[in-house]
Amino acid sequence: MNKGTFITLEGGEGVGKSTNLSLIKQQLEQSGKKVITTREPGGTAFAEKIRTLLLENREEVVSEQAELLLMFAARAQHIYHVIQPALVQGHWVLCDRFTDATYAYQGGGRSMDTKMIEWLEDSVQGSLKPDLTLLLDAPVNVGMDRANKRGELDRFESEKKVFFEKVRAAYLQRAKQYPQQIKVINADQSLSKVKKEISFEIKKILTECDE
Ligand code: Z5A
Repeated sequence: MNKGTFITLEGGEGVGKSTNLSLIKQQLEQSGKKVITTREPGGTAFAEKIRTLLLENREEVVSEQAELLLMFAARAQHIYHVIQPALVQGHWVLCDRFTDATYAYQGGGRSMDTKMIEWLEDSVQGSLKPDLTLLLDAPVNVGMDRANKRGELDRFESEKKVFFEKVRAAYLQRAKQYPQQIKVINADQSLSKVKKEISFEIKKILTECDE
């Protein structure tokens, strides 16, 4: 049985997930929690290899089905070796992207049938769902500008603006559908303001978990 708490960070590219992940870790540790930080796709040596396969630019077109199945192959490995054992031990798991990203990128961006995603989610995760998801939301141009400044673009970052608009819309749709789990954070403001909004949600979940 899980005694820990599972928090995920989501959003389009360059919205500040990695930057804020370390701030959340600090806040949780200051409250005496044992925190594991991880990411998807990836999180284990094997799953990181799948990540490389997925992100590398290549001549051969990657089919949507292959992409979706690889996301869940990496996730299965990640859950088995990292997420589930940490939660069972009562740790807090902070994960940069999880299954909401699949609904947003493969379901929204690639327009894949969400029934297939739901089936894979049930099969791979069973009842495992995040306790809290922080969705960092910003206009697509903001994130794309930040990502472009970093240099060479990977296979996802090379997608066109319309793809990222569909990703953003799918994320916001999920936030509407699951308001208890998904909290939208305005990422189009100064880092200190973003941090304040996130800190408010983290304090709330800390209080709920201590009650
Ligand atoms: N993917 C998928 O398709 N399906 C799935 O199921 C999963 C993933 C799990 C890799 O993810 C790709 O996998 C991803 C979707 C796909 N592709 N895309 N795009 P990733 O998380 O590694 O990729 P990413 O979204 O491109 O990560 P990122 O670019 O590193 O974004 P970030 O972590 O959100 O941003 P950051 O590194 O924290 O910040 C970017 C820069 O902005 C940095 O210089 C910061 O200092 C700056 N920043 C951050 N916040 C601010 C504010 N508020 N003001 C000013 N500057 C800021």
